[in-house]
Amino acid sequence: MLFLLALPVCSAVVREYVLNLTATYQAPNGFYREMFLVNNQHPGPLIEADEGDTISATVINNLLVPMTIHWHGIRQKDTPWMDGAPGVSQRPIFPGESFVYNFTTEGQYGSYWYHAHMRSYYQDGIKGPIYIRPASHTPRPYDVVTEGNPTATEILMGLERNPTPLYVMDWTKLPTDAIYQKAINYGIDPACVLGYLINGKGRVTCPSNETLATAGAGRLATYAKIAPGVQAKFDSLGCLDISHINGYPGIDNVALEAPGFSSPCQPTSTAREIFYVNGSDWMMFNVINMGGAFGTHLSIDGHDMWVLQVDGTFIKPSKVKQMYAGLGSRYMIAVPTQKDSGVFAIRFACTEMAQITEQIAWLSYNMPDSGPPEDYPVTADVYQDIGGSLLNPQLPTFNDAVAAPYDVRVKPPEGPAQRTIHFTLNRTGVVEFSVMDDGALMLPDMELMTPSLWAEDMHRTGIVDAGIEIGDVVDLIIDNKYFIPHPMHLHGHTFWVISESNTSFGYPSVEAAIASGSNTVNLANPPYRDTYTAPSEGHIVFRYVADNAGAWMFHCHVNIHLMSGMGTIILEDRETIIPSIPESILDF
Ligand SMILES: *[C@@H]1O[C@H](CO)[C@@H](O)[C@H](O)[C@H]1NC(C)=O
Ligand SMILES: *[C@@H]1O[C@H](CO)[C@@H](O)[C@H](O)[C@H]1NC(C)=O
Ligand SMILES: *[C@@H]1O[C@H](CO)[C@@H](O)[C@H](O)[C@H]1NC(C)=O
Ligand SMILES: *[C@@H]1O[C@H](CO)[C@@H](O)[C@H](O)[C@H]1NC(C)=O
Ligand SMILES: *[C@@H]1O[C@H](CO)[C@@H](O)[C@H](O)[C@H]1NC(C)=O
Ligand SMILES: *[C@@H]1O[C@H](CO)[C@@H](O)[C@H](O)[C@H]1NC(C)=O
Ligand SMILES: [Cu+2]
Repeated sequence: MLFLLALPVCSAVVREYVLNLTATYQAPNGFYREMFLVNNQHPGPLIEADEGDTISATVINNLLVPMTIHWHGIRQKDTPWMDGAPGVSQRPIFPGESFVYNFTTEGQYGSYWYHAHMRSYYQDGIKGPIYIRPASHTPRPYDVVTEGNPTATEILMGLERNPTPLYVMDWTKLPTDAIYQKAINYGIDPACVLGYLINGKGRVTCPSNETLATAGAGRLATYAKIAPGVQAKFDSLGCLDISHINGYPGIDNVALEAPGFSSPCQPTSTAREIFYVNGSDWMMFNVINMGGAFGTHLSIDGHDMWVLQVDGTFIKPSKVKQMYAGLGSRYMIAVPTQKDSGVFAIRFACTEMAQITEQIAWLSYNMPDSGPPEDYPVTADVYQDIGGSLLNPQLPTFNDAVAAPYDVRVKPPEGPAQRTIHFTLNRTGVVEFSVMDDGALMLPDMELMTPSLWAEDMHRTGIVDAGIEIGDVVDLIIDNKYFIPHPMHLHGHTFWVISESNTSFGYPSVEAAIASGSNTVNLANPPYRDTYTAPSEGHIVFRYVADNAGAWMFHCHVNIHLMSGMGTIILEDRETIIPSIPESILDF
């Protein structure tokens, strides 16, 4: 019997979900607005599976706008038509219609998420988590964390079955259609948000001028490069005044309801998320940045964090006091919870946009459940300020660049790539972003076209046809010519980040870089990701193996950037998959 139990379980099942999308009028942080729900909740319900299971999700569109759902990080191997990109892999699901997404989780484990891929609607509420429990044979790094203590390792193995959700998302005062109409029609860059929500909860806080002056000093220095002449002037929601480069020079923020749609800041007292430790020695959090704006830094007062897994791959764990959470990315963290009592702040601070804003959740030890959480006193060490800067620069912080896979077999092919594609990220206007020299993907027009997965007329902008064939090693060389970092997401693949620096790549190919002795190329233990941020004025190089015929989006995950040009569609042996596309997809 024991022998049988040790065998891999070959009982992959189909897990059926119904996602009912509706519109409502609610005030998650105290401000009422139109927003969207999935099965009456925000974020939507957890979709869970064991590695290898099939997911069948029926999406019912009860909204007044068209919709699709993308399964972020799920490779959709041999099912490119289930990828949920409108105008690329399917026609939109119009109001009143429904659509069934069937796909396998074979070969993938860990944390993913689903979200609307139509316009910017995921920022309005159409999003939720996906969690795939790893197969028993997957090597886990828990012994490193527990120093081989078998009891502690058992605890982590147990927590891994059902990690605690810690989802952060930026939240705007108005629905994104209203914001982006203003942005695209009038050329105004919506620089700021109304703050963050954590697990859909939070409140608006109004930082004092003194706090902003201190926490905002570093941001001001960064933005002095982007917006020469910027003054040390933050609005009452922490939004830095860069109106002279964002399309409304000299226009009063209040009159325009820009940039943060924020003036004057009104604090609210809505409930924050609270977690009860209840005597457990460890907690395992599934951290997902579900936002549509920028990256954030996380720290927990008085606690260490072990970063265990990034974008669905176990990494060599590192113990830190602070962690970067890139837009669209997922991080599993283990937190030692061995205190006697008290309530500690879990802090997310925005670090990549012209705004100083923080949202907190609570970690409570042995405290009575007293209804909606009020303010608790700060009783422990605080590691970062509300601008996301470490209060002591010597403290260890987690940075995506050092996240090498734990399993040393997870590494890229060596040798020359068969295809090398160059991308240049730039901001060519106030709300014009580009990724290619010869034409941007124009959303939302493209979203209503015949999907490029099977369209005959491919005379459209934003298509990359580099002749990729199955089996090719593909390198994407991405130079960021602008000061703003861009979280770049590739559909259909997980890639290795084989080079990164704060300057241009500077070579025509990875092979040429290696031959010239470049010290940025890492083929030995690079991060393995599906979303990775191109640094300010720097470069990244992604390498992947073409093993999935289709038409795959490659784009910045900042919604306003994607909406205004920062996206492409990379064709991968498209002709071979067209005959396999089900009639039900072609006819939808
Ligand atoms: C979807 O949710 C709405 C609002 O709760 C409800 O009225 C409707 O019956 C639901 N539809 C389905 C198919 O569950
Ligand atoms: C999707 O999966 C469901 C559940 O297994 C099945 O009933 C349905 O036929 C599948 N649809 C397609 C198009 O494969
Ligand atoms: C904060 O500074 C702004 C000018 O940047 C000023 O208008 C405002 O009155 C100040 N707020 C307080 C509370 O002092
Ligand atoms: C921990 O205790 C609190 C307060 O009694 C309770 O609300 C919460 O559900 C408990 N959590 C768990 C995981 O048992
Ligand atoms: C980036 O865009 C700016 C503004 O249009 C332009 O001046 C600059 O030449 C562009 N840089 C590159 C490398 O294309
Ligand atoms: C880029 O520069 C920043 C700031 O100097 C530094 O913190 C970071 O480590 C650098 N990144 C790389 C990949 O060199
Ligand atoms: Cu971007």
